[in-house]
Amino acid sequence: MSDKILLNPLWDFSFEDGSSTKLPVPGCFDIAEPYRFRRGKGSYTQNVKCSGMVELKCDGLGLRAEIFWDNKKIYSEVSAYTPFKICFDAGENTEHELKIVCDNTIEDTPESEFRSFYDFYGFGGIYREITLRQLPSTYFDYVRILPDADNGSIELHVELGGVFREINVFIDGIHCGTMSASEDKNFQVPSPLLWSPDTPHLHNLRLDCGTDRYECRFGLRKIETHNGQIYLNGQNLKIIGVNRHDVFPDTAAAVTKEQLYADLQMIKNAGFNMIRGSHYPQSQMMLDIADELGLLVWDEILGWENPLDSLTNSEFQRRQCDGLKRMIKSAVNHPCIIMWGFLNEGATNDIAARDCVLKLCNTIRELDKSRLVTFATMFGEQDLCLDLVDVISFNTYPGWYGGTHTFFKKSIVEDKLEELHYFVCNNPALKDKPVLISEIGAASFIGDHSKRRWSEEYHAQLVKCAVEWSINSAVSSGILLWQFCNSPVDDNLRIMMRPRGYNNKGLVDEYRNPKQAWKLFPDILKNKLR
Ligand code: ADA
Repeated sequence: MSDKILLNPLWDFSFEDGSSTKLPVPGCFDIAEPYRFRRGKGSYTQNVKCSGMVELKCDGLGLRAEIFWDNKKIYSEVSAYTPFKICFDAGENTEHELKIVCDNTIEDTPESEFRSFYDFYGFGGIYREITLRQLPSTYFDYVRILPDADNGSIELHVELGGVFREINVFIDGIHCGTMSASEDKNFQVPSPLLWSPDTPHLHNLRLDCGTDRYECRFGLRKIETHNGQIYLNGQNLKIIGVNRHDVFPDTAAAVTKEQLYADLQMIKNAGFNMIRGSHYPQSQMMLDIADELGLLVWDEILGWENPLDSLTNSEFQRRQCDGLKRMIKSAVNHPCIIMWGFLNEGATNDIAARDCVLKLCNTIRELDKSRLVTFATMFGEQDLCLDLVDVISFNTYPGWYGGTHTFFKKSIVEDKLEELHYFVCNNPALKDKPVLISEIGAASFIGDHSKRRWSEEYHAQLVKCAVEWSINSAVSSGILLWQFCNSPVDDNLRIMMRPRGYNNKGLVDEYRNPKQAWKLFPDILKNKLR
């Protein structure tokens, strides 16, 4: 088995103003004084002991980074929150310096994937798990497990690095045969059990090759669409879920296992069956917990209202395709993920966006044909790319944005939802695709009981109306509420609509204190989901 090289969790940190300190990793340098809300370059350094071929793996950092090994640049990362892996020769000496320079300044160029107008705060630092391991002469580079839930089997695809050798396959501890890296091979699961939100059964895969070992959990489940509906393991699925930003007031984007587990338990216990990981790839920790709890996940790459000059920019397209590949390759074996997404509210109302959307769809389908492809649009009937994806997802804010009403009006929400679904059902090119409401919501403050906009009552009425509409509609595949918790935003043009520097549409506030809208659950869902 290959050796993990010990990384000290406390790194030497220096900022571009010349100051220095020690900071923990995972962590965000711009969450605590003296660097709170500062933007610039922060260098994380430590000495490590190793030699020969090594693999450096990181699950996400921000907003961009350059990695140096003994003062030589070995890698540049431009996509925040996106996992990456690099294999390199550490050299013959046994003492080395690893330096990671994280830059949280915002690059406002068309090719940039984190822009100043985004409706969420872009934190800096190494905020997800980072590991370094010594590579043996043969090592596992990529393993994809495609489940066949009908037959209780899996198709294995393995890519090796170094010298090729025979691979021994074990499922749930039982030796099931051998394979080589050049073939995709099917293996029967000895005692197959289905994975579903009600019964999230996980099997174990172990691969041995030379001295390297790969271990992973997987689930047997099938996701597909027919006649405008989504089916999970052959059963009609109605999605009732939440969008969630991976952020806490005290740790920012460096979310701990305890925090994640508490959030996902809350969401599961409230009766929701899905989380949209808005608007960036989810951490392996989050996906592990969702696998265990039986929560479905929509995993998407970083993006937010990217304009046409980005969508038609070849470097932006390359970054997005690369981000998709890295997200999919690192998360492909998680049964919780049923949908891959991209371009949240991008300029898909322009015909010129089709090329970018098509490239992204193709990138996904080349790597993984077993899941659904979608993007969340804010353009409703005016979107010109809806025919390219498997599931049509509308972000819509009836009763919140626009209008001059003070008190909640059911018809505003219901009419909009009817209109969007009617449009798809009556469009020959789209009518066989399921329709999801991927965002809907209102903002509120705990303690405002004025019943007006921004009050807990208004928020709860809107959520109740939208969820009940979806539950009762035969043409709705479901609804994902915006959003689970309040999320911090940067100072930008939107700040006048973001009191306290927060997007306040959380069903719970940033500390997870429940608002009235949260307290509707799980009762509102009881016996109503098909
Ligand atoms: C959009 C966007 C979200 C959030 C939301 C809002 O739909 O996708 O990230 O910004 O609007 O609160 O206005």
